[in-house]
Order: sequence, then structure tokens, then C-alpha cells
Amino acid sequence: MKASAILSELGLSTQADDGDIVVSSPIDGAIVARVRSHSTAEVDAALAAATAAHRRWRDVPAPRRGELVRLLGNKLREKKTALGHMITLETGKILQEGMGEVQEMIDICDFAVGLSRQLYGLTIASERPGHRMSESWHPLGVCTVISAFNFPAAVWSWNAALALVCGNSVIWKPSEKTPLTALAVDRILADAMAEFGDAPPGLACVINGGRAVGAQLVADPRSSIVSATGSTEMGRTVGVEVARRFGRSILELGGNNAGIVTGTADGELALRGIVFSAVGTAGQRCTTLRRLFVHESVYASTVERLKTLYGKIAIGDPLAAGTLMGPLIDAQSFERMQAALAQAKAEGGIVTGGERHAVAGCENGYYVRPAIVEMPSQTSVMLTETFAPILYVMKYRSFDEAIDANNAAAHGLSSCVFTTDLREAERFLSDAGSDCGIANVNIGPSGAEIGGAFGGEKDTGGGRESGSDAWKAYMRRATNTVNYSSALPLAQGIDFSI
Ligand code: UN1
Repeated sequence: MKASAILSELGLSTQADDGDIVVSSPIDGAIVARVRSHSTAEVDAALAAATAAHRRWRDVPAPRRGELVRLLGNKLREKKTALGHMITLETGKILQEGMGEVQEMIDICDFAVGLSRQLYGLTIASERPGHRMSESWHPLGVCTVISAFNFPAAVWSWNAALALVCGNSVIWKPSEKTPLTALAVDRILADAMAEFGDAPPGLACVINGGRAVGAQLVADPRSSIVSATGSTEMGRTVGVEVARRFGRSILELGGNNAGIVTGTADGELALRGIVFSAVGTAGQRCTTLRRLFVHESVYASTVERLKTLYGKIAIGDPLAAGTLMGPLIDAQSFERMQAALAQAKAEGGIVTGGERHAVAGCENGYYVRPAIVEMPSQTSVMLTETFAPILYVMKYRSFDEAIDANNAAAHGLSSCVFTTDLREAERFLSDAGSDCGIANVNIGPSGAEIGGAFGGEKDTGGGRESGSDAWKAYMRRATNTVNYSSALPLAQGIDFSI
């Protein structure tokens, strides 16, 4: 599928206009389209429209709100192929993963539809006679979603599907690197809304632009919830800014995810898990495996087999069948990778791979060989998240040492252990085990399903999105006490008789 065919299939203009955001494909560097940034006045108008839409949407019964998300899921099924191609074109991830990302959107829509009938509150035993206590959940307002380039559609859907069934309106500020995917999804949602019939105008929109646009959305008290995905540096600014006005933030920041291969691991399975997590999406997932701790008894064989597998990775055009690794997003990302590898060498690392890889017809794309770096100890480069396919590998002796090494990173997103020893597996998952939001056994740290809460601790920001009870972050909780007696007993037995 050519770029122009993908765009027209999704109803986007193929004509380059005078937009200030130039979108080029990381596949070959070719300009795909230009997109216009929104002005301050337009952002203000979007916030006003979203606020008004929320006031109408909160009165729509939640199961009916779920109907809109059901229709969205159906439209996504129809457009899966085209949207999957669009994601690949704009991010450079392989088509399997582009399609997988759309599937992730469909899955969260299904989840949210079910949820629309399950926004359960609680009943609470009151200490006073003739009183009833309960807890109920209510829509919050406008949910502003700031998403990153690497998951240009799924991250929005985790937030938007929940936010919509929870009775909120949604404003989406996508990465400047991937505005076309956002515009395509916005069109698909518009189709769903047209079929739905009476969705209020302004219920969902896309706002394009750079930092200034993002800052305006974040600072505005009408953004009741700001759900931001991106770097820790960005999250620190957004988190503080939203906290300053006592708004709610959901932060999904970086990850410096580790895996442990114990002496009892199923070697074949571990290797497959490691390679998918370290090399998939060209190392540009926040859940990418970046640090690997291998028990000394299996270290040499594991590293050797890993190097053999790395040598077989098909690198090239991500739209072509059989490719397992596409390009990095841009030149800057390539330079950061090279700088990290140079630092790793200076810190005693032995580097295999990591060099630029030529792909015929894609000379302007930044393709690299994935790198394995054998480290003598967990030095500063290893404790820094570099958004590229670099896997640092280190030997360990005791399992406690490996858990400490896992937890030594500033981030706390995802982690895993490969073991067939029940004690090791359970210890890794225990209170004294991995300190991450995601802890897995015998699968890699990436590629989570939508059913679980997604997010992590420490420098990852602490937010949770997607499954489990993540929906609660999109609603406000009210505790209700109803007195159905004709007396007025006070709590704690206080006597206040006049
Ligand atoms: C991200 O990289 O921001 O668990 C999200 C995973 C995917 C989502 C990654 N489901 O790897």
C-alpha cells in the first residue's frame, strides 16, 4: 500500500498544504503530509466545546455511552488494515505491530463497553441506626490525552474508551511526529458518532501542535484530567503543573525494564521472550526490555545464543512481509543511540551490533542493527533509558542480587523473570520482589494485554491506564450518607443537644 492510498482510504487529504508540521515517514524520510498547528484561540475554543459537551454527556446513561464506544470498535474493525498501515507509515513499526496496535484499540473498546454497565460503587455499613452509606462514581469533566509517537493510537484509545464511558469529553494532543494517525482515528470516531446520532458536538477532538499547545491544555483548569504519555522530563513538568491547580494527572512515563534469566530457566522460551521484548518496535516501547541479568551458570550460553538470534533479525521496510525490525523514528534517536553505545564502551561495556544498517530504497531511514552490550556492572548508561534497541546484559550470582539490580533503576514500569523454580517466581512477584507496575514470569516485559492496569511506579509516574479498575481515575468518587430515620444521631457518638 502506498502512502497516498493509505491516506485516502482513511479519508485524509493527500495534498500537501501549508501546514507547519511536516510529517515524514521514518521508513524512507519522504514527506507524507503537512498538518497545521492549532492556535491559542482554537485550543481555548476546543476546551470550551469539550466542557459544554461534558455537561450533556454526563446525563447520558453510561450503557448508552458504551454504545458509542461499541460503534467505535466496529469502525476500527472495518478500518483495521488501513489504520495499521498508517501507523506503520508514521512510526516505522512493522505491519504486524501496526495491526496489533489497532487490535489493542478494538480490545479496549470491547472492555469499555462491558465496563459501561459495571461502574460499580459500594454500600458501606453505617455506625448510625436508620442511616445508609454508599459510594458512587461520577463523570469528572474533560480528559486531555497527550500521547507519544511510539503508540500513536492505542494509548489514546486506552484513555478515550474509558473516559467516554465514564461520561467525560476527550481532547487529544498527539505527538508532532504522528499527527496523521490521530486525524485518521478522529475521522473514524466521527463516523461512529454520526451513526450514534446524538453525541454532543465537541465530545472529542484532536489538537495538533508542539509544546506551547500542550502547555496551554495542561495549565487550563478545564482539563480536569491530564493523561500524559512520554518522557519522565515531560511528566515532571506536566505533573507539577496539574498538581498546582489540584487537577488530576495520569502519568505514563518511561521505563528502564529488566529481565532476569535464572539458572533453571527454559532457555528457548527465555530467548524468544527476550528478543521480542528487546528488538520489537525497534526498542521504542516504554516496556522494551533494556537490562538483562543472567545467572552466571547460564550466562555464556545465553549471550552466545542471543547474539546468534540477533544476527538473524530481518531489518528493513516495516511494510514488507517478514521484516522484524523497522527504522528508528528519526536522526535524533539514532544519535542518542550512538551516544549511549559510546558511553557504554567508556564504562567498560562490550558492544555487539548497534551500527547503521543500509536498506535499499530507504537511504534516508535510520535503520540500525540491534545492540547487545555486555556490562561489567550496572553503570550510569545502563541506568538511563535510551529509547533504542540496546540490550545491556550482566551476570549475577544470587537471586536477591538480581532483584536488587532490577529495582535499582529510577523507573518502575515493567519487569520479568525467566525461571522454572516456583520459589524464585513467587519471590519475584512478592512484596520483596520487583518494584514495578508490571511483573511477569516467563514472558518478557513488553506486549501487555489491555485487561490489566497498565503503568508503573517511581519515575514512570504512578498512573494506571487500560484495564482492571483504571477507570476510577476518570471519575470522581462521592461518599453518600442518607438518614432515613427521624432522629439525628451524630457519628462518633457526639452529643450536641441544644
Ligand atoms: C508504550 O510503549 O507506551 O505493553 C505502550 C506493551 C504495549 C503498550 C506499550 N501494550 O508493550
